[in-house]
Amino acid sequence: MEKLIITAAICGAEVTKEQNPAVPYTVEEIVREAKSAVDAGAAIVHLHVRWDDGRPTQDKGRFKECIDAILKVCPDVIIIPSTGGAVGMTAEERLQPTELPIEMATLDCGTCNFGDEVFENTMPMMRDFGKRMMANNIKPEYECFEMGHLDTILNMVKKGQAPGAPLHFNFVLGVPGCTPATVSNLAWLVNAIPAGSTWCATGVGRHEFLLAAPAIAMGGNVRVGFEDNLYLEKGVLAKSNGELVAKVVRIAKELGREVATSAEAREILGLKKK
Ligand code: KMH
Ligand code: ZN
Repeated sequence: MEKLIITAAICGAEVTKEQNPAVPYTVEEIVREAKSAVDAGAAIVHLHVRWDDGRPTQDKGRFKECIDAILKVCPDVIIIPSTGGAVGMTAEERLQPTELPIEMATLDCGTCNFGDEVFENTMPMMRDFGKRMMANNIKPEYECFEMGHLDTILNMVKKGQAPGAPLHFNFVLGVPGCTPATVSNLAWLVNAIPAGSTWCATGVGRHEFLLAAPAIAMGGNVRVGFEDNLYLEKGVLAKSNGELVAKVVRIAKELGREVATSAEAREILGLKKK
């Protein structure tokens, strides 16, 4: 089995300090959380950014400031900026980080419920996102929240509307209103991806570690972090993203799976060496 790539989704767009005081808003807090995750074993940071008061933003300047500051203390880490942003943002707003010199970015693969809201990703929007990433040589992390999202993106790739092989998927399961975080749903998705693809599993809320363990055993990769879950265990808030990553490292160790460095992750994902 390949080494395990751990992604830390350190911030997200929806969680707040009221829910967990360690949720980062400022550049300094974002750097602190990225470093805690990398020190614990994360090879990738999935990045959303906020204004100092906590409002989510896709502002290009704010992304640049955060990326530069993270790379100062974690020079090797792979950063995957979000193009999902927050529910209700326009496509143009969401695409701003793709104007920066980045290796990867998320590409969300379809419209879905998102709790009480709707996370809009229409076909024309996704074609624009695919076109931008092809033009700017950015490898997408294809985010699938629903089973049908996989079929949608595979068709787009087939038509040359989004970057092709080697493909990398993130199966985000357990968002309220979307595909539930079950092992059988994960297995169905993994069995449907083209040979040579890589994949990551993200279990939302209390499913975070329940999905991480089977993903590790299946040879996939894992995402954890405040974006998806704020608790280390039932009733115990995580003090940092590093604590969540460290728990995955412990599970992996018990299962005999080694953890990849960022350089090893670059090789596994087919990215250029840094
Ligand atoms: N904040 C969610 C509505 C992504 O990063 O690409 C979307 C999201 C996906 O987080
Ligand atoms: Zn995200």
